[in-house]
Amino acid sequence: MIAKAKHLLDSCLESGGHIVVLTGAGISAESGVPTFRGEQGLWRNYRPEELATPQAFFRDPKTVWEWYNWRRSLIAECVPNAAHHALVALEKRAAKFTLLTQNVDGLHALAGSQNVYEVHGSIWKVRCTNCGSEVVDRAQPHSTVCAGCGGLTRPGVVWFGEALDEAVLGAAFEALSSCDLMLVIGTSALVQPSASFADIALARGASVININLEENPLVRPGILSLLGKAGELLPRLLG
Ligand code: BJW
Repeated sequence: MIAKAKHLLDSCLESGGHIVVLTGAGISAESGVPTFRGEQGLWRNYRPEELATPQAFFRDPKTVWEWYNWRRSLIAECVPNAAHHALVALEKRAAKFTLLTQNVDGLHALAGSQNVYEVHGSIWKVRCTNCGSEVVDRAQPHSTVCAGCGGLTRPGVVWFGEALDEAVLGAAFEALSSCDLMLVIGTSALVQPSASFADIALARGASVININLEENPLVRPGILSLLGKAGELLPRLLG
């Protein structure tokens, strides 16, 4: 399987094709960032609707901020792993490369990836719910008061029921519409709209390689799935 995936990747690199990568929490797991679902996932201890919805936030901003401050302090200690670094190397070799990440941890940029779109925002961004101003602010624990207008601040992430940033989603669809090879790495492929990105790439005629520790909904005919750790498989794939 890995030989076939390697052949697809090498052919795309040689022909100057557009490589689009979608990553999820699994790519940062080997850096020590908890995933959402599964045995060690965050949702085993916290109910998503109590923490990752706008309703939950406005009902109890203190508890939601405490959860985000805890995650911010944890992620601040994490560094990119071999999988993040392999994608930096791939971007350098590819004629055209777009990285779409559902992750809010900022580890792709920290590793050196350039053309990255954070479709679920960033845990390091803070947005005022009153004046709408958004800043990158790594202060810890973070204040819930906007420095500009005194309004309530919130994490700059996308919660359930919220629309993704229009420009970011537009860039994602544009990349997928010209994609020749797509790598989907470390996502349970359950959360929309990202869960449908592979189908968009397939519909346009691209090849799709799915890399995951476990089976996910993308393990199906027409998609080449490699089961294993991203930090081991990606460096092997890139030779
Ligand atoms: C490894 C590994 C290793 C582990 N190596 N692999 C259509 C149908 C049904 C529902 C919907 C729909 N459209 C919208 C919805 C609703 C909803 C949704 O999708 N719900 C589903 C759960 C059913 N979607 C939304 O609400 C989205 N908004 C939207 O579509 O808006 C439309 C709209 C338009 C106009 C107006 C208003 C609305 C927004 C979704 C936002 C998701 N937000 C979160 C939280 C972000 C903030 C934060 O971090 O706190 O994003 S939820 C959470 O899930 C987070 C993640 O980015 C996202 C995806 O999770 P991911 O990355 O896949 O992680 P896991 O943990 O699930 O999986 C990890 C995987 O890694 C596993 O498979 C492991 O096996 C693997 N793995 N170690 C390789 N070493």
